[in-house]
Amino acid sequence: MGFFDRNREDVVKRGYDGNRLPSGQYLTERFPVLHVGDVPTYKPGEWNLKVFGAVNNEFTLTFDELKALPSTTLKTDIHCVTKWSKFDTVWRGVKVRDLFERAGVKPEAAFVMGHAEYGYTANLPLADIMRDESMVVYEYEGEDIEPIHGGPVRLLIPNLYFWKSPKWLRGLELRETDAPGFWEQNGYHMYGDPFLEQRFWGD
Ligand SMILES: Nc1nc2c(c(=O)[nH]1)N[C@H]1C(S)=C(S)[C@@H](COP(=O)(O)O)O[C@H]1N2
Ligand SMILES: [Mo]
Repeated sequence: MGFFDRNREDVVKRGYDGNRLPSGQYLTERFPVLHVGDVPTYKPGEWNLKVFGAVNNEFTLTFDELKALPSTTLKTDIHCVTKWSKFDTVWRGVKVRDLFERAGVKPEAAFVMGHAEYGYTANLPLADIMRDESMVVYEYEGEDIEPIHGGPVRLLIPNLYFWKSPKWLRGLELRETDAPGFWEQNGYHMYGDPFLEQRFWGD
């Protein structure tokens, strides 16, 4: 039996539904830190988030404005393309769909580019970011998100590999056409469904 089969068996032994672990993944209790470049630091009031592109009303939110919006808590599994998965992570934030309703998405918009500090980007179909569990999050396990994990605010798109969830999120750009983001330009899959093992171009 290979490493990943053993791992799935271990998941079942620990009382989880084995189907929650996508093939080629192993379960970790730790929370690995993964990013390119430096961790940004923000002075109070410095961080903001811009919703722009193919919308009727572009707007920019401060951290306080974001936190004043109706929020939801989500418990979800996350899957990194480097093969670790983590179950039952708990996040609090605002549904992206609510932000987009306020912006008034133009009918021709079909894709979103998530923009993070220092130019990291991730492209997403609009349909995925409109899902119930797609959120702009500012709390992890009941605390402010640590800077190393993307605090003050990151995107969370749990149905796709975790590279599609930019840390230090600064912009959501509505687009008519798709374009590769940072990792997608480097060979990662344009969509990235962990349950279909869409890791790289051609998967
Ligand atoms: N801004 C930014 N966001 C990013 C990344 C990055 O390099 N820069 N890496 C992505 C990848 S590949 C993963 S697996 C997750 C890791 O998040 P974590 O460090 O909180 O585990 O962040 C994603 N978001
Ligand atoms: Mo990743």
